[in-house]
Amino acid sequence: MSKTTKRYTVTAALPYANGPVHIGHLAGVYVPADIYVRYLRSRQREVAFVCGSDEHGVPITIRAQKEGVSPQQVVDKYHSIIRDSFRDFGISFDIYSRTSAPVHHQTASDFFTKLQKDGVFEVKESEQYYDEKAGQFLADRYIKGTCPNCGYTEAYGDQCESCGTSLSPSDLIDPRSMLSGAKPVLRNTTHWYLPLNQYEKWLREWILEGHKDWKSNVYGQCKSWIEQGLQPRAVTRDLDWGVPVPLPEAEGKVLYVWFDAPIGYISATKDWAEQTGKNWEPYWKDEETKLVHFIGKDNIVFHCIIFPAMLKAHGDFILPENVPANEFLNLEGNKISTSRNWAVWLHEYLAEFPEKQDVLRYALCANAPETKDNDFTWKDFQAKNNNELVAILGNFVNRALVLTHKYYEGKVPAAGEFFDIDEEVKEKLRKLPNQVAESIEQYKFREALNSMMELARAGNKYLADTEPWKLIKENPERVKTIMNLSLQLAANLSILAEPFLPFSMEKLRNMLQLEKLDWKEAGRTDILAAGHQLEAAQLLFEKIEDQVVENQVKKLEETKAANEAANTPVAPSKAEVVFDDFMKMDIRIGTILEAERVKKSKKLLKLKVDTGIDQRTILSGIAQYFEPEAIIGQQVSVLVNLAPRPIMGIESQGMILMAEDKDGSLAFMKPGKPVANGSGVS
Ligand code: B3M
Ligand code: ZN
Repeated sequence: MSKTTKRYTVTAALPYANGPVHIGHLAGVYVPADIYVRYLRSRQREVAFVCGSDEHGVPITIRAQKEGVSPQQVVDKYHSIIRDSFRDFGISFDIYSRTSAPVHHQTASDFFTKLQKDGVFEVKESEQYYDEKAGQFLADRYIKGTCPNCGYTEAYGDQCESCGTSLSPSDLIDPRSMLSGAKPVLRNTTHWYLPLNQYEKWLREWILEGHKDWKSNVYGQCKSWIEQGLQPRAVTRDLDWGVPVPLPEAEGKVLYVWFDAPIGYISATKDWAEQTGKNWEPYWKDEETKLVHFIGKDNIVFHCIIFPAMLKAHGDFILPENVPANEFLNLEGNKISTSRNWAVWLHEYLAEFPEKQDVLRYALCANAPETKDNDFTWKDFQAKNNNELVAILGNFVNRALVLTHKYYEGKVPAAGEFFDIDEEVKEKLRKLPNQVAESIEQYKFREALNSMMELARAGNKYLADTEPWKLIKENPERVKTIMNLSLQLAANLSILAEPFLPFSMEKLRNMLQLEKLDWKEAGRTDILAAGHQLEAAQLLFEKIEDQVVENQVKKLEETKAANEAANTPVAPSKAEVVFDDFMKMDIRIGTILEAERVKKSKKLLKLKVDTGIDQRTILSGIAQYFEPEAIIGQQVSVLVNLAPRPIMGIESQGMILMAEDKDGSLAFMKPGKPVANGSGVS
């Protein structure tokens, strides 16, 4: 049963105020959310678009400790940097609030109290690491030690940044406190738990039955969480930064950041309503409000499972209708990383590409990681600008305006008789607004962008096919029709492209001397009246030269070199694979029977390997590290179903798996104890 929608509450993930925002944030969350909201507003729908800084949690306190300042100083600094970046990129929040605001502390505190009074929480004692020197409990992130998986000595208590494994502090070898360096000890502590297990049945129905319409990446993640079984989750922490737990017996404890942060959406709405004299309540309590959360994939469980369970437990609030989470954007083939400075920061971009916000918005939308992780490259950025924005959209608009000035002193000519070629363009124009709208309403922003660009393409083609510059002498009447229709297309573009390219479309409206028009006007071919005076043509976009993007790539290469010199671990960078991809590889344990050098090659050894299935020849590039006679009898891992390929005239039938150390030296991947040849590796 679909209910009617009277208004929208659209939220975008609250960024942690512990660093500036980068292109990954923009591509995954804020550009799509902004396109959606600008479109809704253009449809005259009532919307509250809310966001703010997430100012609690351990990342903030760690940053404060590193910089030697207070957590409040950290969040004050980054709150304004982030707020300004969003404003500069035209992310049109109705409010950008913050979770250190009193209205938020009150709202989060009240929320907890209601759940507490209703007996929702379970209160449990557990053992947790404690720093006796510093006299405080340690969050997972405050404990470092050696990763049991890869041996990296700087792994955190919740994750190893070298190999990507998630950990818990008790997994670490030689744990130490980041506060004092002391070895942490276990101590008892009490926490309040949200019993997610009790909401499992309801979540199963609500999501798995009721929200099959959610994006498959979101639905899939929810399904796997629910099917693994849900456990009670602690919603309090032993920390001195956050919203204090409003209970006398909880002295020194704060609400867990993931408990208070989503409540921040409600607080932000209140903040906005207070500032504008509106009533916030319908935006969170009226069933006819559509609540949509824009987030990145790492936030799915919090927005689809935990926050809804909190809202359900509370009882006064509506639930999200959709959570169109995106995957991640990588940068030049590597995962974006704040700590390794592998990112394009928005404030830096703007300093280097002034007034080119729309170019980045466009490139990020065209490449948005909607269904899988995607890669941002400067080459592609340049191509999107030069080959699409400049060559298609900008070029079309420019020709329409320049010719109108040339032939008619900038006054819109009256259209005369229409021919087939004109009708085709008009037909396209009639269809496209709906097509763009439908894609946006289904959160398919790349598709929407493509449809929008089809209009510009059609305009370009129309001018190329009709060649008004050739007709102007022999058939001036015909040219009037062509130019009129071209200008109408440009006027339509100012409506359809506005959600994507708000800065350029404002420029375009100025050139056309046109008010901002609603979506419902799109499709019309009489937006500009005959005789209407246009402003001079200006270029909407300009070409980006090779040198400019090469400099950006160079800057990244320098970052990489600096990271390598500092020995900062490299993040897992290959694209995600599904289990089935992995299972396609047939890896077996085999034994090297013979080994000899390959003539004229410094690197290659020719091996004969008993794979348990057969004895086969494999060429391996290990000659610089191993003497042939020393490795005979060695057990190795072999990819046996690799397609055979000739190397230096010899057919190699498989691949020996090797580990490569930082200095490039190689080691065999061999079983921990001798096993039968042919044993599978998985
Ligand atoms: N601050 C995590 C993040 O930035 C978190 C989002 C909160 S949304 C309520 O990825
Ligand atoms: Zn590791």
